[in-house]
Amino acid sequence: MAEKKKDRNRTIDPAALEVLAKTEGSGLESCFDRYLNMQPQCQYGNTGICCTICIQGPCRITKKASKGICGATAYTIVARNLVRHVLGGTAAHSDHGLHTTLVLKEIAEGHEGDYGITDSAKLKRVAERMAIATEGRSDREILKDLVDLALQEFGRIDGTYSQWIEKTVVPQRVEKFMDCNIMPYSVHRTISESMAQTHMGMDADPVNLVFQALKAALCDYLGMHIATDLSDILFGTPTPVVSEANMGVLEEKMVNIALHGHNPVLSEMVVKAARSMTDEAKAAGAEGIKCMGICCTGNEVLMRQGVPPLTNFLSQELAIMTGAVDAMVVDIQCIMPGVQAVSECFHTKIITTMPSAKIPGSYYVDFDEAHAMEKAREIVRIAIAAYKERNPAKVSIPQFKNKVVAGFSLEAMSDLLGAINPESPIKVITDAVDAGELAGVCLFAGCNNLKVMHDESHSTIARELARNNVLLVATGCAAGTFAKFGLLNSDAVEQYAGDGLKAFINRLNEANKDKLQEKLPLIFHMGSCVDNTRCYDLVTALAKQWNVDTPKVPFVASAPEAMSEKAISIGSWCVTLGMPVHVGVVPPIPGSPLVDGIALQIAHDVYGGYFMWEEDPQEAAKKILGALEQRTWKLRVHRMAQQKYETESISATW
Ligand code: BF8
Ligand code: SF4
Repeated sequence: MAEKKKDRNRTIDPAALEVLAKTEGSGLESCFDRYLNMQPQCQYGNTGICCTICIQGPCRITKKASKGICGATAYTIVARNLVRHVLGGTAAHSDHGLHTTLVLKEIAEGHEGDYGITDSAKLKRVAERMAIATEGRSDREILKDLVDLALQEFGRIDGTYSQWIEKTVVPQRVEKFMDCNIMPYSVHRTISESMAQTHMGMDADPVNLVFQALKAALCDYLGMHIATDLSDILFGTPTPVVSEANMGVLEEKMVNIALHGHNPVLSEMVVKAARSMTDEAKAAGAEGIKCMGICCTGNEVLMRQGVPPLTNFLSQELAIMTGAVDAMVVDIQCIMPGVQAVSECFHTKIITTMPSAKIPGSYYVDFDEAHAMEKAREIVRIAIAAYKERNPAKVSIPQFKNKVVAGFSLEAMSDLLGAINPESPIKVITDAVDAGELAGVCLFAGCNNLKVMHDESHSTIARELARNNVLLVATGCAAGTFAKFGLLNSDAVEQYAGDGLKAFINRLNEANKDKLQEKLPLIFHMGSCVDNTRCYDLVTALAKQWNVDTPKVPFVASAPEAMSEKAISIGSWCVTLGMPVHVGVVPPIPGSPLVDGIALQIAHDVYGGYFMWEEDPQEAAKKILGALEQRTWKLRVHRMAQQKYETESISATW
């Protein structure tokens, strides 16, 4: 491991490796260089035992100093830091959800501007789920009630509980959250009470703090569920699309616009503007305009518009080093400030667009929804002007790309499964698991992190699980890896799927052959990170079909290259909602064996979900398979007992 950390080539992506090789010694700097400069990293911070919560600190727990200046022990410091990490993620996802809600609020109030309701059927489905009347009412009336409810989910302080959580999980989970006192009222209330609870001289009890972290994580789930539901209403619920991915999607003779960040409110409009401005690009000497995606904005526009993913998180700066990106349009989250310095060595313009995410030196276009199309056109014009400054001598596009089939919202999955069993689409999966054809389901979520080789863990674990007949779904930068590596197409089914998984996917292909443009992929791309709730809705549907609480469902989440606070929040709600969660980069927790024990074991006893820390991809695959096997076995025993005693009742233990 020590040796590996001296190597700048910490990626297995062939396009990224090509750029790294070409820029070696050139003075062009990326996170791959800065990571090496950062070694060795501080082990106090790394294990969570550095406290900076008050300015008497930093206090570090050492052999000499077993407590902070105020007397806080390692378990308090680690647990308090954990709460604040989760809050960072919760705030980020929820702010995204709130932004989407506010755009829909304008529509509900009659100020449509350039936006509108694209998916009226989804509006009605979400409204009905949230107990809002739809019969005989106009879309706008329904939307107004839905937006009002969503706003309460962010802001209510009156002692009534979150509706979005209550109405999207199985009832046994709600009971559990009530019993453990972690059912939130609302996002903002929880963020403020958690910040207060972790102030200097407040809560020192690690169990109480960890439970608060789980409550905050439930607000992350809530905020992102709203983001997904409302984005589908606004821009449409994804259906299968065909595209391609990796840096080979850059075009030498076109204006290349990279859309980076997370928010489809901006990127949808830029894609639309770009499609209508080909003439302007031609007048500038280009053959046209090509949009492409990075990170979760990329996932959003891939899912709905088929826009090709350019790359994922870790290689964002390397994309600029190809010399072929004319503009990188960024909105919120996961945008390395380093992109600006790289862009200054090329003709590339970095265009920041959100008041909460500015970068010194970048172009700032104040994207305001009331003038969305006008602003989007302004952005595309900057890209066209930049194209004219492009220096062909500096252009070097790595010729790597792979075909991608994406767009698998839960509705799209349901539609495919419904071709086999129209009465109960989800039963197609539960039957396949019951019959032993599938070994369970695994969700790949999360980021890239230089602490592990870029893209390696994702692709290694996925291939191993596919070989063992695990049905695979993916979101975020994990899906980005799979897109780049050709795992989101049907060739990968032939190459990597075990017999059971192959038979399952082929059955779906056969049943849907009249409506599918392309055969189904090995891994089903369900969207951006906020769309992890689509995957949890799948868990809920499976639990309802099996008539069990979610900790009994053979469904595991894996974040092999987790990086951000958002990943910590997602992992925490997955645990709270009953999933085993593999994480390939250990978060700053082991500094307190007590808190580590809560994450690994106590969480399981209380919630049925638990974390598994494992950096080695082969070992991780074994652990994931083990967790699935244990659940499928228990499920079988449970069902046999149900049949023997002719009972419908669900055991509360796992
Ligand atoms: O929200 S997976 S690096 S881009 S945080 Fe960021 Fe992580 Fe990528 Fe999407 Ni999610
Ligand atoms: Fe140190 Fe306590 Fe202040 Fe933390 S809160 S920095 S442990 S004195």
